[in-house]
Amino acid sequence: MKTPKRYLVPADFMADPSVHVWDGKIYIYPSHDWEPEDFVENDNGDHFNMKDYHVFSLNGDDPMTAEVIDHGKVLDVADIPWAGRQLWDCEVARKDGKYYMYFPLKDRNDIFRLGVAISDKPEGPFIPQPDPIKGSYSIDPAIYEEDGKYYMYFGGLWGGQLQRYKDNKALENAYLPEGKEDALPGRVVRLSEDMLGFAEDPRPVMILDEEGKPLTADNPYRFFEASWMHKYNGKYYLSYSTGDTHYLCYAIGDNPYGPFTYKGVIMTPVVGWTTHHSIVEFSGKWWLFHHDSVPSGGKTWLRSLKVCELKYNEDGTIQPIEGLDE
Ligand code: FUB
Repeated sequence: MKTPKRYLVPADFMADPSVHVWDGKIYIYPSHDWEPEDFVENDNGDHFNMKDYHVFSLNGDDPMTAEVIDHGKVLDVADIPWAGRQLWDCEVARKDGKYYMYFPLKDRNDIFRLGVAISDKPEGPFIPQPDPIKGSYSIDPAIYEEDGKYYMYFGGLWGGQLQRYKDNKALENAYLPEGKEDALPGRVVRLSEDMLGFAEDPRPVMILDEEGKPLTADNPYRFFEASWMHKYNGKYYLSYSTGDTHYLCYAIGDNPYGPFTYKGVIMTPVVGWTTHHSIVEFSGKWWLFHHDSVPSGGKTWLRSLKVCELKYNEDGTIQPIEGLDE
């Protein structure tokens, strides 16, 4: 039987959901897809034309039926002092009653940096800092908090520009590993106490096979983008998108830095090129928030938010979900 799924915002195009439960309520922080002004579709992601963010919350105990509240526009690219173009996947973390939104945005040289914007409320609006985070690069920030420490996972290949960096330095020439070379890893970094910077140098997030060897570049289940971290039964679950092979996968580790051992597919490919998600526990169940491009007729730059239940097996592995509904 197919897993029942629900479209959450049928009247608009929202993608890349970062989801958190704060004070008993689900908050969703998605990308906001717009039709591009000058249409070009390429591996660089020039077909994406995101220029603002909305926040949504769910009013009810069951995400499959809860009322969806749109809190409106909470940050506009026009208000970010260093902005070039393209607000990709955002994330929000809470610390000491303040809410910090992290967002990837191309600067005026078309280089992705990660910015921060601050609010007193989970539903925003968010006020951007004047500059991007020092030393930041690439896309798709996701924050995991434990014992007052905040870890940011980030990075994405191709249009996400991760192949332009090695050891946190920009390369003269981008380098994408191929074949049996180790796959390019995502990154993890602990945030500074004030939440506005990195407390250390970003580290590679290693995903290993059952023999302890890094997944190779030609492995269809290797990391591409869309990191997410959650904890289940004392283990750390790193989940991510495989990009050009279109899966959501996961790997399990013993601490937030990894290494992580590859475990399997969470969701098979959806309609649309990208796949991106988050996983949260709410009302005694686990939920997978994600997107597909069914409502736009397959346009991968116009995606729609979805939710469905996620289930574990007794051994802690995740039961795979079919991305296609028919
Ligand atoms: O939404 C733009 C990009 O597409 C995201 O940053 C990636 O994760 C992919 O979903």
